[in-house]
Amino acid sequence: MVTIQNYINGEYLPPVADRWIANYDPSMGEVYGQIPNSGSEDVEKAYQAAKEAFPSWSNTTLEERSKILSKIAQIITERLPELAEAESKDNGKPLSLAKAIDIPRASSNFQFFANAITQFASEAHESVGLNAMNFTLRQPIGVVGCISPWNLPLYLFTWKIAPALAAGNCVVAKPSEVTPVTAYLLGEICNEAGLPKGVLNIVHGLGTTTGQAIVEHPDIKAISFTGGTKTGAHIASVAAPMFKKLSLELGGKNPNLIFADCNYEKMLATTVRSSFANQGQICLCGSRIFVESTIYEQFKSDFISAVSQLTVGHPFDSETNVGALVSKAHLEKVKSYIDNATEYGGRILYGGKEVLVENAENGYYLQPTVIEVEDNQCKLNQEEIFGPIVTLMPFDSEEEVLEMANDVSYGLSATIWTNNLNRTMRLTKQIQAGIVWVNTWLMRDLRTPFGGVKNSGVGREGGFEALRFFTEPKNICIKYD
Ligand code: TXE
Repeated sequence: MVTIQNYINGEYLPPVADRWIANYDPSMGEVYGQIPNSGSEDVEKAYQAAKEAFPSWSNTTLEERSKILSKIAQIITERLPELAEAESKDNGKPLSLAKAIDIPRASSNFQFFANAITQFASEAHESVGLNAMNFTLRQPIGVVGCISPWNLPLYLFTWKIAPALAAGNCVVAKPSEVTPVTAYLLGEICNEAGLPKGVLNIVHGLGTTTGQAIVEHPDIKAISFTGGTKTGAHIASVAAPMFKKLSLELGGKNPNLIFADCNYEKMLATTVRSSFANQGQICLCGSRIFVESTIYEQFKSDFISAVSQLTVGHPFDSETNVGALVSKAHLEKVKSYIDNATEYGGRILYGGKEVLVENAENGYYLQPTVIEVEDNQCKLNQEEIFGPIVTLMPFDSEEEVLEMANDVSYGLSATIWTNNLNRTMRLTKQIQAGIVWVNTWLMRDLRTPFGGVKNSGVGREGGFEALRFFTEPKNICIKYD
């Protein structure tokens, strides 16, 4: 049994009220640890530690801050095998994926913001003819809250924490209760890297108890959240009357537009990945696939043949392409779309069944599933499923597919496959999404703004956008004679 504790003021502590929740290994479907279900008293302790650390941390030189964040990045890289194994066991994702993507990216998040803070600058505005000079001071907010989900646990946790710390804030953070282990290990890493006590505090527990306590805390003045749209709306309703700064990165129902003139081989291989990477549990997955009708039948058959070659298996097995879904509850949610596929307007072309993995018969495994739909307004094309399910639908014209791509409540990302430059320009401009990939998917440059429009959230993470979010701009106007 792995017992996880809160990380407060540089120390590991049990929850004050001694309340615990079970932690599951989704690959085996069994409990393998326990985590605190922290209450507002634990969040208060974390807040007090952060508050105490703030005056000193916010005055640490940029060089020193940058050095400590780089050191954290370096230790994450040194401990990659152990962290990747922990992530894979906790989440159900293939170990190969955790090694290649999740953990390297967690390290890059710290390294990127260690560098970015040394380049972050503010503006000056000379009021010419009035003998006045304005400059903008960008000051850290104070104590901020970071709440992250289970799909890319350490990757998204550090994506918030790193810029918050780089900008000089102290942090009270909560990882998802479903995948707490790598966040737990991060405490040790921060101590080893010399991060001063109280600068980062990690509290564990349910969203409705621990998360809610962070959002409700009157002195935690900014909340950066990634998770479900419903949760985001709830957080906004709690935080708004307190005038907290909010960054919300929520769900997606991303369109993948495939035109006949694209590089077919590249598109096919990437589309398999953009559909099923991480068991389809990435907010950026292209879950609605629209294919130009002239190549629709060809695509359908090639895609299904490629998908049928994916191996569903234990996350630690090197042959595995698709691991376990994150939890029993999530498996049930995803399965309900399959069970009701016909009623929801679809026809299953491939998959749709649970998979029994040898020696892991209780794990939460599901076949990658391809469903054909006829109407973009059907439930399968309108609701975020967040699992290994994609829908296919043909289209005849650019106008028609653009309308369908935008006819959804979400607006996180979109992918377009075409070699026509004019079409690329027209579509990228008109598509309602925060991120548009053309002839690629999930290619990330950490300097770029990251986030969505419509029900996919508010605000942007990444690069200087994140540093702007985690600072308050102050205008200083100096009049001289
Ligand atoms: O996420 P939650 P859930 C989508 C996906 C999924 C659905 C629900 O469709 O099926 O959301 O997933 C914390 N106050 N995404 O329920 O609950 C919670 O503890 C403060 C998309 O697992 O939104 C966790 O740390 N915090 C998404 C975090 O919020 C609260 C990734 C996210 O959990 C809270 C994950 C509250 N009242 C799911 N309630 C993406 N955009 O990548 C919960 N939390």
